Formats: sequence, C-alpha cells, structure tokens
Amino acid sequence: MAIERTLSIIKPDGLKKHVVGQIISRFEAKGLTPVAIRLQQLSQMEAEGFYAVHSARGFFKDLVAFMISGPVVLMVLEGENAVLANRDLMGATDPKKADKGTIRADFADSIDANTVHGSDSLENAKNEIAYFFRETEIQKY
Ligand code: RTP
Ligand code: MG
Repeated sequence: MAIERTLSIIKPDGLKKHVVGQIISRFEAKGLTPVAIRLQQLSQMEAEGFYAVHSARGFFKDLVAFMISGPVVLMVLEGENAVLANRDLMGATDPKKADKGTIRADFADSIDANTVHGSDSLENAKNEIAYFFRETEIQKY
C-alpha cells in the first residue's frame, strides 16, 4: 500500500447544503487526512484552467459556470491509495448511478451539481495539487 496525495474539491452545492463537515468526516473516517484546506471563490479563468482537459466537451461551459457559482473547498487528502480511496468514497460522476453510501449518492442532485471533485490518477493528482497549493501550504501531522 502506498501513501498518496490527491486533490479533493467540495463543489459550490456542497457548501450551499452545509455538508462540508459531513464530507470531511467521511474522508477522515477512511484514513484520508486533509493536509491542506482552503475555502476559495474560483475565477472563471481558474475554473477553465482546472478543467481544461474537458474544454472541447459540450458540458464545459455549464461545468465552469457551476464551479464559479459559489465558493469551493480545496483540499489535499493524504492516505493509503488516496487517489482511488477518494474516488470510491465519491461514487460515480452521475449521482443516479452512484452506489448507495457514496458522497454523490447521498448529497448530489445531478451530474452537473455532483458535490465533489477528486483527482482520477496519481499523475493528475500531482498536477492538480500544484495548480492550487504551494508545497509550503501542505502540512504534516
Ligand atoms: P470530477 O472531475 O469533477 O471529479 O468528475 P469526474 O472525474 O467524475 O467526471 P469527469 O468526466 O472528469 O467530468 C467532470 C465534470 O463534468 C461534468 N460532466 N457532465 N453532462 C455530462 O455528460 C457530463 N459529464 C461530465 C460533471 O459535473 C463532472 O463532475
Ligand atoms: Mg474528472
């Protein structure tokens, strides 16, 4: 088992529903420790840059608009197999298809407002963490 870091974002719907604490509790309970956290209103450019891989997709405009519709919580999670462990806790992209007990099944309304983002590979995790955090903002405890 490898100790990894992954980027987690609680999307604007998660803040508006006041489930930030419940979501972070689920991470901590599964051994995913928040080693950096910041509440931030993303700019359009920041959101477009973050999701640049999807820029040619039909849903890109809506995705960016949703991501800047309110503040988000940016987090670095650290733990064993953090990338996959986080994706398992999140559930499928479309909450209607997400397994019961996952964050998206329990809190998300739609494929657009799906409450959380999580890096989908170790390589992407490294890039996404560096997109939002300096190494000095990541703590050990
Ligand atoms: P995320 O990047 O936000 O963690 O989500 P994901 O890996 O599960 O899904 P991804 O394919 O990376 O898509 C990014 C976000 O775009 C929206 N989306 N809409 N209407 C659609 O078909 C569609 N497909 C994707 C979702 O909000 C998804 O989280
Ligand atoms: Mg993704």
